[in-house]
Amino acid sequence: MSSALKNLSDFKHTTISTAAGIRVGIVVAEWNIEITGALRDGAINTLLKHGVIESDIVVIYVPGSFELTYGSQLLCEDKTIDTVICIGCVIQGETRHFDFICDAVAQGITNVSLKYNKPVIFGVLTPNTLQQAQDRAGGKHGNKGDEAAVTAIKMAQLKKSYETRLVNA
Ligand code: DLZ
Repeated sequence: MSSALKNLSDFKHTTISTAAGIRVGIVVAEWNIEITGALRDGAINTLLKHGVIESDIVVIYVPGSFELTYGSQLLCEDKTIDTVICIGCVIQGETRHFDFICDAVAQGITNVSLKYNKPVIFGVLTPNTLQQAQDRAGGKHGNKGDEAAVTAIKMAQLKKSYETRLVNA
């Protein structure tokens, strides 16, 4: 497998300017909380490392990944929040709901993002096994939460810079 030896959360190839002033919402699914909690912690640590102020991080919880869409909508309705990270883990072997949940969340948060014109980030693991989830939640393949946090910062900055350019045009 192409990811066999890779830390998938290695962001050395990208540059990020300080994220101070960006306000981030995080919605965390409680299903598979040992995984989603580790992803949440990875995301928060990465946000702080890049200059986001602790009081500018708002975390809410929903029962399962299916509810991430609604949770992200609640956070997007808060005008002070610049970007939202959705964190979940749907393990294929455990559920016949797998395809329904994954498709619904991917489509749902895309719709929310476009409706509110805010970056909503897909920090949802969709592994075949619990081991694969652990490998990506602080294990040998890094932490997908870090990756989601970097993506959120970059997208919030892109939006801000574009809006500034429009104001000055
Ligand atoms: C029901 C269910 C199942 C079987 N598996 C998962 C899972 O692996 N990961 C996850 O985040 N949520 C799961 N859920 C719960 C659904 O996301 C949702 O919370 C319920 O269907 C209620 O709407």
